[in-house]
Amino acid sequence: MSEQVKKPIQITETILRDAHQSLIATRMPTDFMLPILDKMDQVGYHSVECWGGATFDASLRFLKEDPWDRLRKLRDGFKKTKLQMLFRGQNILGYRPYADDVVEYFVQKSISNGIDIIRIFDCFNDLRNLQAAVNAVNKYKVQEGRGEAQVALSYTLGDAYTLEYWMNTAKRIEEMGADSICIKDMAGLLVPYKATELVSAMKSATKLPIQLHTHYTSGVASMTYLKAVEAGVDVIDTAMSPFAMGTSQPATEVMVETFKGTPYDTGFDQNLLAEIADYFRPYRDECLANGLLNPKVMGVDIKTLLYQVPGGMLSNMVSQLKEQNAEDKYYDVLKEIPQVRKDLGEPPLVTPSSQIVGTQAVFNVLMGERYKMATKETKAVLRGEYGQTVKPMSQEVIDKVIPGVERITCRYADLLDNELDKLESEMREYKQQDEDVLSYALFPQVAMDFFKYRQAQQEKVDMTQADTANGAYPI
Ligand SMILES: [Mn+2]
Repeated sequence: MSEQVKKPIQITETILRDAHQSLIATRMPTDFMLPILDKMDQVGYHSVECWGGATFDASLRFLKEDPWDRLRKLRDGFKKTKLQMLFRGQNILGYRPYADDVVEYFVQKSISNGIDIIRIFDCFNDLRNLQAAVNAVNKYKVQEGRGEAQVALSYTLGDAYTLEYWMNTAKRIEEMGADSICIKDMAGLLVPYKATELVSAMKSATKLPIQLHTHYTSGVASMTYLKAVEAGVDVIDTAMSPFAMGTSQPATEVMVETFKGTPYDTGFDQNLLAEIADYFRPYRDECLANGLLNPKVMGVDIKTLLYQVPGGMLSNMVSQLKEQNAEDKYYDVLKEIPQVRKDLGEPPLVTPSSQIVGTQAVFNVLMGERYKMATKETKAVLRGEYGQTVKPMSQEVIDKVIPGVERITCRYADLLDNELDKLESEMREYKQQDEDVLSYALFPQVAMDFFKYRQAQQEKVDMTQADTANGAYPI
């Protein structure tokens, strides 16, 4: 790049979403966030990521906070910075595919309550599972004067995932009406020189801005960002240093300093960033002291690169094996994972496909025979309910697991009836705002417990009398 061509790298700050999700189980409460928003708003971030499935769930379940209320407070605090959220395609922020009316209503309410950028992904990169959400963003951005549809590709490795694949997918994302593309590297698999190739190829395939999201898990993330930026990536995701690195993102201040005085200079004020870091640091110390932040997740986990599976998937697997007193089968299961992944069409390993593949691999090893027992989710994948994979699924496995069952080749949500009315009828007596039906749709039991808690609080119930374990609040 010549001296005079300036291209400041843009930054999405993740400390209010992915950073605390990755390091402290998404437990940062809203009241702790609010006092620092004004300073964060002055930094000049491209956006602040602050909302998603885990933040929503943990708010209701553990913090007893209304996630919609958090969003409105953040919107209030950030006068000029865009707010960003993560959205699981047709699964919204939940774990099952929803009918289109719920997807559309959720997008509408997210935007009207303050979200600017919705990052939408699918665990199979089946773009049909993203179309309803993208269409909804495009519809409401006109109505609300706010909203941007970012489609995220779940990054993974494998025969099928050639540069041509990523380039073609980027073109199709542009055609489907997205505003930008994210390369979502949830496991930290993208190594620096591969980032050069990938970003260059994708930039040549699309005019859309490209954002890179990765995790420090495997230890290469900041180098990957450096090469990606040199190759022309437009935005990178970073976290303020007290909640950076380990299973989180590279540190914001470090990346800012790295590009200082180059054509990619962010122009951010390091003194301001230092003040923000000072605010979060005592909280980090508190989390270390109370065990919420485990020093183990702060290191480099090279297994991620060796076995190409996300860290969270490995720890799930270990606990499943422990329950069965079969920890000695660890390496057998590790070897089985690539086989199961291949049988299921070689999907990326990200929620929920990571859990599905991992659990099936454990079953195969423990039963001593492949697919002697298949989980409900494996059956659903083979039937086509999760969508289409890049490679065909194994016909032999299909015949063994779901013999004679008709497979789905259409978009699964086309088979679902609208369900908002039914959902509303189930929770109507607790409804205090339109958004409550969406909380209930995503996490029925957890939301119901929260609604009861909220009502008890409003009616000034003596909380010492409440049976919080069972979600019962005497009214
Ligand atoms: Mn992430």
